[in-house]
Amino acid sequence: MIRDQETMTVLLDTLSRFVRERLVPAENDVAETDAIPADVVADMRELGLFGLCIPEEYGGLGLTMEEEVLVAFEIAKTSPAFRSLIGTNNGIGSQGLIVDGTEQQKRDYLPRLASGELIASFALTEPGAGSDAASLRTSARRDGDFYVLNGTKRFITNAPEAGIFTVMARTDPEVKGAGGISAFIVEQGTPGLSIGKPDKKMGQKGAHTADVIFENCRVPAANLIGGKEGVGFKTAMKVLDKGRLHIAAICVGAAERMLDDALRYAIEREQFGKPIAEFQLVQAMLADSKAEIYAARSMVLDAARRRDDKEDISTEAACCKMFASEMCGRVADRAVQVHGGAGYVSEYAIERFYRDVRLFRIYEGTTQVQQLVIARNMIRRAQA
Ligand code: COS
Repeated sequence: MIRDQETMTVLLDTLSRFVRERLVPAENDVAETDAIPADVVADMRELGLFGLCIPEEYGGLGLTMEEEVLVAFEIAKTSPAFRSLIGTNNGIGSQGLIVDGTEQQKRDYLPRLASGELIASFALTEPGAGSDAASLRTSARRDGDFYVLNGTKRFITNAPEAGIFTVMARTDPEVKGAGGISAFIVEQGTPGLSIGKPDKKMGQKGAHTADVIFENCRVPAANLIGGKEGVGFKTAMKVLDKGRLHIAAICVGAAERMLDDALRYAIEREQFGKPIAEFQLVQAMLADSKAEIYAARSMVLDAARRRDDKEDISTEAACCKMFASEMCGRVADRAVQVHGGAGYVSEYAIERFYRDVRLFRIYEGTTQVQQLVIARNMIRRAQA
């Protein structure tokens, strides 16, 4: 759903220009220094990028899902590190609060997330609990007006930058699966909370992940999301339904950028006396990529509109995440191939993108987890 086409067009044009003129020229610097320059972060704040999906009453732009994916198509046309910095505030870091938080919790945190003053992280994964998220072992034991958290979270995006963490922990040790899990907001600086060394990743330099460690970390009971124990896993799954659709849109934008780069290179590069774009074997790679991007874009828009219509899109979000991330990997591979030897050296952006987009098939649920979600939902529906 697009609320006001004119406003949306202005937003998308502004963003597209910002990506082209401000972010693309900074890509190499971000990759080399593993950091986004402070003045670029300030400009991102100024544009309201940290609060895109936070409701208007808490200071955000309150984008609908369709509006959000249109924005994601644009922001993904540059290094994913920029998207990653604003991604958790708009997505997995804040959505737990938005979908299940109390009014007081929303008022306490959302305005500062919307302005970018505070960064939020989502802490679900653990050393022993990745795809099998419901097996998580971080414990939260009630002690008067506090919960005492112990455990380690792994690969947590923006952990080094975060001011608050949405943490899934087990409040009921007797319940082994999803039912014993609750979600909390934990503030950085709480005694007993520490952050590990940033991970050395294959790509996405400038976007940081690290362990988050809880050692007798005392969290006020008022920070239990929604004030209710035992529903934290469901909160996490709802957050991920939306997150997966967002990532699928990011895959579309990144694939468009890579294909643009490959097309430009194919038109400029001459071999055998003419531009390589005139060779049909090169054309096949360009055409297959174009068609697959179009398919993914159409899927993402359809699922986004359905979500805006209040449909349950758990299956569709998983379909989009699976198809778009795998598509993005294929486009990356072909774009390197079109570049030939130039695709293997860092002078061209495609070498970096090839490594950066590999993560899309893994985080917010691997392709195999998406397959499992899709098939399970199909079977459940058929048996209902
Ligand atoms: N929305 C709301 N509730 C949901 C839900 C959704 N999308 N998906 C599951 N639930 C509920 C179920 O209905 C069930 O509730 P009841 O017990 O009341 O019926 C509960 O959550 C447990 O669900 P389920 O039995 O399906 O859980 P499983 O342990 O079998 O695991 C998968 C499900 C594998 C799908 C889940 O663990 C998962 O998504 N893993 C990947 C995690 C991930 O994406 N990690 C990425 C890192 S975080 S960026």
